Amino acid sequence: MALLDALCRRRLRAAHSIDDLRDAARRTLPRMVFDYVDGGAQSESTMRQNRAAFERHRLLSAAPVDVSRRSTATTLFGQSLAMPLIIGPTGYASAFWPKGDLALARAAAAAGVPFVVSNGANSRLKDIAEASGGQAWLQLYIAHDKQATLGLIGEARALGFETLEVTVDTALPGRRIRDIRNGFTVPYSWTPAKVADVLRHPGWMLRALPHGAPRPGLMPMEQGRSWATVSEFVRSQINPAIGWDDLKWLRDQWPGTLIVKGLLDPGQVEPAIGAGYDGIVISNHGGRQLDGAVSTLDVLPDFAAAAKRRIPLLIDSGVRTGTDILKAIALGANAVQVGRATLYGLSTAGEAGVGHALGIFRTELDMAMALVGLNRVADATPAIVRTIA
Ligand code: FMN
Repeated sequence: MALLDALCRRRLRAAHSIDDLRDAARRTLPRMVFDYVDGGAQSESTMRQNRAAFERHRLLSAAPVDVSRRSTATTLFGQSLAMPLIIGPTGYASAFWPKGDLALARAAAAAGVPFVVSNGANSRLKDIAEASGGQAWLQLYIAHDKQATLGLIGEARALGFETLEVTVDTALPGRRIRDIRNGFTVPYSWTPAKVADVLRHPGWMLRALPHGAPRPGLMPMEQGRSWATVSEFVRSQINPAIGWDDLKWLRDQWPGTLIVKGLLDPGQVEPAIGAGYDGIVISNHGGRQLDGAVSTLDVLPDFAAAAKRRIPLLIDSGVRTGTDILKAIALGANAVQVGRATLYGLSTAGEAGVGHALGIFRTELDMAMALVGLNRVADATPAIVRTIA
């Protein structure tokens, strides 16, 4: 293990951007596991658009400005954040690193940012809550059986969770063709090709072996059953009949901060406010759900116009650099969530890799603020962004 740890440290030293961490993750993970984190739905056009939108939006510099007193810190839902970034919910994280949820939770707490526990997490909620030092939020899919949903949020409440994020873009989980092709089954199943793939990635194999295949920690899984992909397993859990009435029902059940994740239509801002929600995550699930969906950055200004600062707006899907964060804040977001970026770090070096990814974001955001001419990240306005054709 000491040799493996040394290799991880070497890979981290060579990673200076989230793209570098992605390359390192690709070398570390078996193909089927890398494709699970890296891939999107169907043609992956939405996934590409998410990046293209960040490329199309460019920053203006107001230099010269005195930027010697700048800070990336911000406040969200009464919580202090070292930067306007939250590690978003990502299920099945133990595929990337043993007890991956705990590593994500610890790294987020150390960096002073929240971590959202996925409903598809592999560890027990109690263990993740401990690892996060009480800073974690919980993401929820409303289950077929509302009693199961009530059980989970009751447990979260008892453990001191204050923020719940309900995901609504997953009536059916997206068709992720890479997972179907690779046979990324739940639990893992083995063919000669998959065994050969794992043998080509001995670091991942040696770490994973003692822990066995990841199992859902917060969702029931019938013994002896298997599913063709993670999406298929998720399909068996989620109620596709969810509407605003159910979201209002959830509001009545949860006294803390309640956020709806997965809106893409600015027309949904009023229903969210009307239902008593405290925040919105504008998200296309990183291009993993509706292929052909708009990129989130492109609809952010319309959300900001509809929200008129009455409800905090979070945005995810495609955030890979500190300048991406600044662009999103300038166009009206209060903070960003990231999914794959920190998972690339997790895959490369566990908790240290997640911390490394967060460090890259913070360094790049600080640099962008200095060069654009900002001391406070919340002072970014649309005036610092130009859209190119
Ligand atoms: N979103 C959820 O609401 N619940 C989940 O369980 C969940 N699992 C995910 C698993 C993986 C491997 C990935 C990459 C994303 C997952 N997401 C889930 C979506 C993320 O929360 C987020 O919306 C998306 O990753 C943002 O795009 P980005 O990866 O480009 O940052």
